[in-house]
Amino acid sequence: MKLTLDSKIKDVLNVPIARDVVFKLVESLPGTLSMSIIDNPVVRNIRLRALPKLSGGMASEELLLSLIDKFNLYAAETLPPDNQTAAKAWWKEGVCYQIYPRSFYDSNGDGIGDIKGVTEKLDYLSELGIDMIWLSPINASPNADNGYDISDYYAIMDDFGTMEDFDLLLNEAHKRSIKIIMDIVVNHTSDEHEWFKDALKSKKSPYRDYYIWGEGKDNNPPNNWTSIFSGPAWKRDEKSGEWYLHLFAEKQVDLNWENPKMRADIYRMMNWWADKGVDGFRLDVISFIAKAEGLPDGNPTVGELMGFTGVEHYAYTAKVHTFLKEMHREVFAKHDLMSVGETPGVGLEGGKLFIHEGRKELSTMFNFDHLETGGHTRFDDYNYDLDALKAYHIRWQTESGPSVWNSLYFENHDNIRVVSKVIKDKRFRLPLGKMLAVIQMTLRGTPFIYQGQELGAINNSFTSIDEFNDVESINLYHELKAKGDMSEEEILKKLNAGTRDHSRSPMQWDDSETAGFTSGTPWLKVNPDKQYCNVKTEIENPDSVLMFYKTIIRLRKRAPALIYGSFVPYKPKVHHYFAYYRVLDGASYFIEMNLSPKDMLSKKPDDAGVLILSNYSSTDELLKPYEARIYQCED
Ligand code: TEU
Ligand code: CA
Repeated sequence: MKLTLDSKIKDVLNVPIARDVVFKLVESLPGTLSMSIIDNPVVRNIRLRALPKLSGGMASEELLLSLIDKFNLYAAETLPPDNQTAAKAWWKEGVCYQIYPRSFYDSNGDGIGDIKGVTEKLDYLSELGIDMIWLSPINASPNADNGYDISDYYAIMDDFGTMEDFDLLLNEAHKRSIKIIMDIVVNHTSDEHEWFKDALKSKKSPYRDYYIWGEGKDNNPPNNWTSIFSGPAWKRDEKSGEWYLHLFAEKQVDLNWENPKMRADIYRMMNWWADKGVDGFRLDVISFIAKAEGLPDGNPTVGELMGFTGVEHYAYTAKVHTFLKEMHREVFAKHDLMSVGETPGVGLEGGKLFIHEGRKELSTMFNFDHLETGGHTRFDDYNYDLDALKAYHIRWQTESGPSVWNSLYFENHDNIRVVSKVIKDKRFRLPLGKMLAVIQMTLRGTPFIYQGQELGAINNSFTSIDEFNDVESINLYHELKAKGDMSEEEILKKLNAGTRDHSRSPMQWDDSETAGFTSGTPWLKVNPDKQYCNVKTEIENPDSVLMFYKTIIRLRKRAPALIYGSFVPYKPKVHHYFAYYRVLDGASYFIEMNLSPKDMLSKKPDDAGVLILSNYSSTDELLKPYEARIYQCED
């Protein structure tokens, strides 16, 4: 059914992607609005036409029409029937470990982590028990965004070494049965990529159309879209007078996915890496590659709510699925590859369109819905609400169905340390770090651990703007300075709340001055916390977060029920309490957790079985702060 202003709210909620958008809006609005209110029969029968008035102008008719248009485009995107049970796959059974090569281990003393450094630490990773490594980009790059701005897809970044180094890493990893997942950035290239350099030469360049150009109006960019890294999303090319689109930094130029030649070049490159033997791809911002036809202005209200103007015109386009189906045919189907798409803004229903097995697009995805709790963005200084995380997981675990396989992650190179995100009081770090491991290793989905997470790492602290490296933080600093309504101190506080430099701080191998990361001067400030939190100290301590990770990874790998088993929530309504069963072929596990820093009573049922793992040494009827227990029952 085609949506119009005469449609009712319930008609909108029937369109999967629309349901996600409503869900997101409800979550980001302050106050008591919730999905249960929206799903109430009275509200469900309200006609869209009535909304501008009811919302006091927030939802203007213009906004509604533009959203309706988008949702109608999705009409052709449907879900095939589910399989009976989840199909088995190596990438569902394994645990992945993300490496940010620049910060992992420096093998030659220049202060920058490198590929040889990764190879040298493979035994550590193998001991930890992981099965795959996702390597953040290693391609040639001028590092405007630390490798997420690629200037040559077929070459290795100078800082990181050579192609021989990479081949050796691949080989050595495979010898240890560790797979390598390459990070592929195809929403944009660097402005130093040969294609873009050629495109700049003239409007007639065969590569001109590899990028997205627009005519400005009176010195203004072609539309009002803003960059995710501050300022307008357009930059003027002085020579031709035209503007080019960059959703991220100025030096990250968006590729034109409408151009079949460009797409063919991208698939050729991906096949080249697959032929080399890489086992999968992590696809950077893959949900943004298709831009709405005509590049219309973004809605200012949506821009304000989401933080970026124009986002509805590239984060929710149906066309992306056409491109991904083609990529699947041209690349994934030809090899036994896993693909994990980074999909900011895509919720559960829209997510199914990306990863339902029957649709032949991606294997799995990084959904962002659980990254911040309601009404917050990453740069807010707040305590993350674990009850919201629980709600997110219950929803995904119970509603995704057998043919959809999500990823499980808390951290990556774009997010702060999860322990710090939940609570700053360091007394809780050990139990909390371990409890989070329990969540990650006992739910359905592929776990992705980010380097240092296995140590229970916490945030670094940056005391002056000179200590930051990340382009996002530095641009934000200048943007806030220019606005002029915050003091230097306030700005630094905000940056410290969300900067990506926390997770990019050097990996902590020992308690020496450079944390054993380099024999030279580290490119980014070492976290002083390395004194307590480092591989060497934690390996020697059986109670460390690291040793807990080792144990629980092993547990997951020998327990098919923890991987493929069904998920049955237990007492989901109890606040700060998260408990569930995982059940498969007569084997069952019961997991219960206290999500709060205060004691609470255990609610363990009689059939839970025997306790096999917990993050405290004594266990009675009281669950201590962030206590997590795993019980096993075999018949
Ligand atoms: O990130 C895309 C993205 O939208 C976010 O994770 C983003 O970094 C952040 O939320 C902005 O506020 C990917 C990469 O993971 C990131 O490192 C890159 O900077 C970005 O794409 C551009 O390639
Ligand atoms: Ca180095």
